[in-house]
Amino acid sequence: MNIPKSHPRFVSLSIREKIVRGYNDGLVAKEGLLAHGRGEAFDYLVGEKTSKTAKAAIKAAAAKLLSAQNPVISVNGNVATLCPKEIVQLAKATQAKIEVNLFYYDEVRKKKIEKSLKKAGAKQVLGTNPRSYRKIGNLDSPRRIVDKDGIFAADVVLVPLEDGDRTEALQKMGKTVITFDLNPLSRTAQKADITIVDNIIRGMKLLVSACKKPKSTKTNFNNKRALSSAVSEIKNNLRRRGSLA
Ligand code: PTJ
Repeated sequence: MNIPKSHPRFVSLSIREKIVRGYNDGLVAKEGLLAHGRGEAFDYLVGEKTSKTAKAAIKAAAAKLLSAQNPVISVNGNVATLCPKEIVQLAKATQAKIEVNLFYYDEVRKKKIEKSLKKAGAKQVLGTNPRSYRKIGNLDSPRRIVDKDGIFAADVVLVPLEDGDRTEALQKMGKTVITFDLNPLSRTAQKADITIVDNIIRGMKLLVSACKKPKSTKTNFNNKRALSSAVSEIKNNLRRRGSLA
């Protein structure tokens, strides 16, 4: 649907159309539409803007990615659809590899995602060659299948938009995990080393800019404290909005 620019919910509805197009093009899982709805609801709660806490997390994530030896960006159907250009820009800015990794496992969808990322400018996309597959231990979901030259060998992994058990499994392998998740209470948000509580549509652009600017790679970021601030920001936003109602 063509959303009229004058619609008060234009931005949110346009992002929704993007994810629907991704589903129609075979990039997004049916379940990805539900995950997006959950994200929309949390975005409403955070006020649909990048908070101070998210900006601090973006700064810490940029520092971590820039100082990594072997950073990898893990891409699922929703992420590939929402910000393909930014994934490519981030990979260039941080010398990171890009790997397709799906929860709702589907080789055909993987190939379509690879093709769409290459169309967005990616030179190499890992995760689609069965000869390179390795399994992560302590994990039963299909996310355990990773590329030997990508996530398997990475020291820092960006795993946006997933609420599950992979973060802990990656950390047990000694990796640092960064995530984007609008829900500060999700399992991944709670377990990651750095959680950016922001819509990936906004946050990815800011992360790319932060990685392009030379700066100190030292930050005193604490994820537990940041998540607690993110929850406070939601509470304050609700209090403000509630009192105006
Ligand atoms: O393509 P696949 O098969 O790998 O599947 C991808 C999904 C997203 C369907 C899969 O990873 C999944 O089921 O994820 P969950 O468990 O629903 O978790 C997604 C998390 O991302 C939830 O906590 C949402 O609140 C959050 N989220 C959704 N949209 C956004 C978001 N966070 C930031 N920006 C968004 N746009």
